[in-house]
Parts: sequence; C-alpha cells; structure tokens
Amino acid sequence: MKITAIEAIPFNIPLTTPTVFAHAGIDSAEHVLIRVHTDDGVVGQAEAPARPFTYGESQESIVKAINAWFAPAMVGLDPLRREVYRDRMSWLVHNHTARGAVDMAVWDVIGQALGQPCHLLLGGYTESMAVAHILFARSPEGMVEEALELRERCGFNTFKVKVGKDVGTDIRAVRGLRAALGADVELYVDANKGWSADDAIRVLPVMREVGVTMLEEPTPAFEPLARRRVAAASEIPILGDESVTRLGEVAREILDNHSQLISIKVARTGFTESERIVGLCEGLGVGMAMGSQMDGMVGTLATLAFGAAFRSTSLRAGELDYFMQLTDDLLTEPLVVTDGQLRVPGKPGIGIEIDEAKLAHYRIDTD
Ligand code: MUC
Ligand code: MG
Repeated sequence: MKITAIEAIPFNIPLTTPTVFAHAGIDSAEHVLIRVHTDDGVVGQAEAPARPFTYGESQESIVKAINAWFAPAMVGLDPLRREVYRDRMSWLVHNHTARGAVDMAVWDVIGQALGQPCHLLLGGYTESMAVAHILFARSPEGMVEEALELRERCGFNTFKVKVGKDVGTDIRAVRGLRAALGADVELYVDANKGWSADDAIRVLPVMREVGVTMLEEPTPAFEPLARRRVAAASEIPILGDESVTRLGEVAREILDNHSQLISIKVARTGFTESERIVGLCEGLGVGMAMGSQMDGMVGTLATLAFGAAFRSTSLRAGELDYFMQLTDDLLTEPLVVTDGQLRVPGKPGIGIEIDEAKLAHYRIDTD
C-alpha cells in the first residue's frame, strides 16, 4: 500500500459559549480535518486544532504545512514505515498539531487496512476511560453550578478547574467546588502559566486544604527559577502541559524536576511520539494524564484510542469531553459520556465516521 495524497480541510464550528482560560480563549473550534489517501482506497483521518496561543499555528499555517512540506514528504511511502516518515517530517520545527494529525491519520489507515482498532494495535489495555470535565474560567458560582449539573447528567467524578486569572477568584472557586461536590470528587487545577511563582506559592495552602490532586502548568513554561521555586514548595505534583510539547521537552521537565506528571496530548505528539513519551515516563516512574487540546469529537476519539491502549495512560481520568462545548460536530454518531465514562467504539482504525453533509456545511475552503 502507498500514500497517494494528503488533504487538509479547514472547518469552523461555533462554541455554545466562548472558552476562556488564563492567557487566552477561543470563540469557535477552528480545526483542520486531515485525510491521508492510499492507492488501495483506504482513507485515514484525524483533526488538527489551531491553537496559536500554545503552538503558534493557525488553520492557514496547518494547511500550508501539509500541502507544502508534509504531503510531499509522505506521498509514495508505505504507511507502515512510520520511522521513515517520522524522520522525513522531523526537519520542520514547530507545526505540532499539523504533524500530530498526519501521524494519527496514518495510524487510522493502518488500523483500517488491518481491520483492527488503533487502541488494540497500540496496546489494548481497556475499552473505556473515565472522563474529567474541564471547568473553564467563569464566576466561582457559575463553575459550581456547571459541575453539579454535569455530575448529575453525565456522572463526572473528576473536574479540572481553570485558574490563573486572579488568585482571589481561584481560591473562591476551589473552595466552592469542594464544599458543593463533597470529598469524593477529584479536583485538579490548570493555571495555563497564569500565576507568578509568588501567586502559586500563596495559593498552595488552599490547594492542599481542598485536596487538589495536581497543579497543571502553574507558571510560565520557560521561567526556570520560578518553576524551581514552585516545585520545591509544592507537595502537590505539578502536571506539565504547555512546557512539554514534544519528547525532548518531556525529558527536560522531568530531569529538572519541574513537573512530576506529564499531560499527553496526541493532538501535538500524534501516536508515534506519544508512545515514546509513555515509555520515557514509565521508565522514570512519572505518571501521565491524557490531556485535551480542546479536541472536537474527531480528536477525542484519537485521545481515547491512545489513552485506552496503555495501563499507565488510562489510570487517571482523561480530558475527553471538550466536544460538549461545540454546537455541533462532524461524526455520524455523536459521542456520549455515560456514568462518567467514554467507550472506545471498537471499529477499525480510530473509528472516525464523518457526516459528509456536516463537513460540507462547516468547511471554510469552499464558497
Ligand atoms: C487545557 O486544559 O490544557 C488550553 C491551552 C492549551 O494548550 O490547552 C488547553 C486545554
Ligand atoms: Mg493545560
């Protein structure tokens, strides 16, 4: 089998309400659907989300990276030769989600060609994962209301609380959530680099008091002394996210002891590099959580396939419900979180079945 073409289709889906977090936010899901075509008719798919605040990518830059650099490097290759295409794509710096999506779409080709789901090809540890719901920045009362409503409706037991805009609001939010949800619910926080080291150290006693289990990216990713101070002061493990966008950064963060847990986002490291990150973390005794690059349903299926494949990535609840913030999506069968869990569909490849009418409606590259 040979890769014959790679398509990059930008599409926009409005959100129900704008997503806001410490340093940025989005009003609509601006993503690119990647399709890897092969000479025997199998088409692999994946989603690249444009997240300029983390990777500097836009829909336009993703389409450009695919058309100008990644597609020419891949066309003519046997999709099983993952080390060859990894090598051929490695000269280009950045372009994380464009590269990640190409990699996952090739895995989708392989799964479909073999008639096997990707989570089985990768490891096949489990068929479902617990889902963590992300509470984006709004009033503390609004967060409490949302958490109670979603726990009732979808059975969530784990909540990630967006903090990092204002320390006073952050404290009211975590205290309010703990009081409303009780002791059995897991709470962790993500500051998206929004705190200074002083802010982080100031809120630590409150985070301990309310039983926060992880502090995600508390301070700016590339301020080593601030990170060292916070890591030294914190009994709560720090979960690296924006600071660990590729394998070498994961190694550096762990060796510097700035992060004691690693967020794996397949949107940025695909399946091939994410597998290496899993091996590195396991070998060093560092835990992982499956993060969301604010994935739509297509991206969520990929995160789920990878997370369910390994014991170490399925131990913690994965961030697998951002699609609920979108007014619509592209799959023929929408994903539903039940009893706080999402089940792997079990279809060959990643299991992505696109509703072509919806894609035609939301794509922005046609008149
Ligand atoms: C998250 O919760 O980690 C926000 C910025 C980013 O890079 O990812 C998100 C989602
Ligand atoms: Mg994060």
